[in-house]
Amino acid sequence: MLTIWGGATSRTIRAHWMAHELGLDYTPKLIGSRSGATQTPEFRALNAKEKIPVLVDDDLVLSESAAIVTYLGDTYGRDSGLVPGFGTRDRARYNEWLSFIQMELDAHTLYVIRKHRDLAHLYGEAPAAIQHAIDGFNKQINLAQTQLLKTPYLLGEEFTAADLMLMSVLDWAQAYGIELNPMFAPYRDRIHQRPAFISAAKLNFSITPTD
Ligand SMILES: N[C@@H](CCC(=O)N[C@@H](CS)C(=O)NCC(=O)O)C(=O)O
Repeated sequence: MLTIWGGATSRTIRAHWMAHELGLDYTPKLIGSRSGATQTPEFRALNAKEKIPVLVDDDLVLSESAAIVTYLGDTYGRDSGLVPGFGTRDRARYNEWLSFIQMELDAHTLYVIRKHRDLAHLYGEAPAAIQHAIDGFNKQINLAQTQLLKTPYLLGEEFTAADLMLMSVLDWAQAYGIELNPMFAPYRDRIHQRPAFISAAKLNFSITPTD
């Protein structure tokens, strides 16, 4: 029995979207961040970090959206092509993209904007940090741009979970008013039409963000 905890954020949609891509039957527990729901004894017993998303698969409890997406692909989607097989060069490149997206496009840039703009009441005002974060995002996103000028998707001809992860930050950046290069438009339009994206987004954003 699979359960995915969390909703309404750019990180939680990754877990739901991957489960929808794989057609998995699971129970969504749509708790929001900063709603108090990540601090209940029940949730803390699952994830003492008090963060969403969290996947529960029987006795396995997994946090970190990139780890969840990859675990679901490895475990339930061996033939789906969404996560390249172990020990392949495609897997090495997949790992590279996921680390890059999580660190350079999420934690070091978009999340800095979130902390010091949307959540400035908690983390403090830091206009210089926000500007550096916007500049950093615009610089680092060029790598994805360069790749997508060569191939339709990050790893080549087919959509993979690396694209799912990239899309989550592209949509997040757009929501933050960062102007994306128009070359991303056909890529994003194509992926936004995937039925799994549409159903996962509908579910993920069916609760209102707390902030
Ligand atoms: N690196 C983690 C980040 C998880 C994270 O920071 N989640 C935020 C929401 S997007 C959260 O749970 N915040 C909880 C809270 O502050 O109450 C991931 O990608 O899963």
